[in-house]
Amino acid sequence: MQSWQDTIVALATPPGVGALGIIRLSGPEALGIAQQLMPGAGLHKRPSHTVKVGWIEWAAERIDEAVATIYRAPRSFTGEDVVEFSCHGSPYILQEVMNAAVAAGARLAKPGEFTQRAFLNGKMDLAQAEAVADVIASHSAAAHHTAIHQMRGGFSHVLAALREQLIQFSALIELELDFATEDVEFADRTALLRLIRTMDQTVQGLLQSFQLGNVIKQGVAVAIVGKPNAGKSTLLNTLLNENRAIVSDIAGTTRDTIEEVLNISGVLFRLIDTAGIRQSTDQIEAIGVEKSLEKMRQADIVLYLFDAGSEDAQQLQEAIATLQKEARRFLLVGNKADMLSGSKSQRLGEYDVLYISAQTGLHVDLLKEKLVDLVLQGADTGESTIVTNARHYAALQQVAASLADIDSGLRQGTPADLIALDIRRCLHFLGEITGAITNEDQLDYIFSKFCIGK
Ligand SMILES: Nc1nc2c(ncn2[C@@H]2O[C@H](COP(=O)(O)OP(=O)(O)OP(=O)(O)O)[C@@H](O)[C@H]2O)c(=O)[nH]1
Ligand SMILES: [Mg+2]
Repeated sequence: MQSWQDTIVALATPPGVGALGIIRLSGPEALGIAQQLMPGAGLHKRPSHTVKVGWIEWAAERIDEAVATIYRAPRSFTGEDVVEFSCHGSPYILQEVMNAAVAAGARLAKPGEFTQRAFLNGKMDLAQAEAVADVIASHSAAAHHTAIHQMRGGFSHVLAALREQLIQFSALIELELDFATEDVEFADRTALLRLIRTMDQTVQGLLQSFQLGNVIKQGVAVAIVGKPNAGKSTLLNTLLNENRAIVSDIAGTTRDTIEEVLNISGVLFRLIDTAGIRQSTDQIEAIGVEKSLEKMRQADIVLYLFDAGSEDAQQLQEAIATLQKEARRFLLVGNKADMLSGSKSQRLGEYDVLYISAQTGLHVDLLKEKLVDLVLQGADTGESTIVTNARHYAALQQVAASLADIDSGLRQGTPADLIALDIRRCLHFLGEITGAITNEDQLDYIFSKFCIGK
């Protein structure tokens, strides 16, 4: 932690021209350096949480008239002295101010270093610190919502409760150790098992939320697949409300996959238009078909689109068989409903079929609703905690594994001191998530994934 005494500086706003650009200093010398940069303002003597307008000067050169905001330790984001200069947003000015700050003794911050300091100074735990990156990166209401929940400590509360239960559990085990010599059968065994099972339920719930958490963060991949000419590209265009993909009545129009993002009711979707699937002797088209199949396997949701006027029940059954095998979740959508004379059955065996017209837009709103429902199915994104981070997921898997070991240990009458080892393992992995247990390399890795200035 030798770098710890450094005062760091970074541009906190995006690079490029803007109305304002903010440069942030943090560290023991933040006020002293700020005073050197804005000599007329007496910043080093000013109280916390105040602002002051003044000229930034360096080497007898006036650089910019700016506003300095002062946060004194520990009442700042990092827990250290922090000064933020709001300058005019010219890349030249901002670069000059940064150069001056470095000349005055600051060091350029590494990615995530401000948040890392906030963590090391106990301003937040690791799960909260990681949520800062997610809040900044969130592209949709749902992603934003989960990240904010986590940043405010939602996830950490759940983990703290688990820790508490585990400690309660180990107290009961100790009790058991004390009575071990008396060779009595413990009624409390059942209580212990019950406690472990409740904990396991929480952990399993968190593990299951990861798939949802991941899609909320990355966007839900929806592959639109089907036979040539089913209207897949037309549907993509209608959903996006723009002529993104080429549409024609020539079968095999789309050769490569086309991917675009779309926000529906606060959930981010990645729509993937694919080449129509059929046997083809054309080499390029065959590659496209292979790619479509691959996209189908990777997608979170497969939207199987078929021409309701021409695809018969036999063909559909074959398609369903493939989907059951290859797709995680799928929707059956009959297209060109505008061409149908009578009404079509809405069910196909056990599956619902939605009839739409990609061309006229008929029932496309229903399709959008269905997509959102499918993602949020059963999940109450309101106040529930959703795991979005792969690191947390891996640690939770270890927690679950230790719980399983404790469970089987209890049932097989393993000596209590061995069970205590599993408890320690469990506590260790819980601690890894919140940062109670970490090593420096791991921390550097986590924070290096942030952007500079955060
Ligand atoms: N009547 C009607 N025609 C449609 C509808 N959707 C698409 N079409 C027509 O169907 C033809 C094929 O549409 P595309 O969107 O290119 O089909 P595709 O599934 O992307 O085809 P490939 O890229 O070749 O696999 C075009 O002539 C479209 O105008 C619809 O809802 N109703
Ligand atoms: Mg197409």
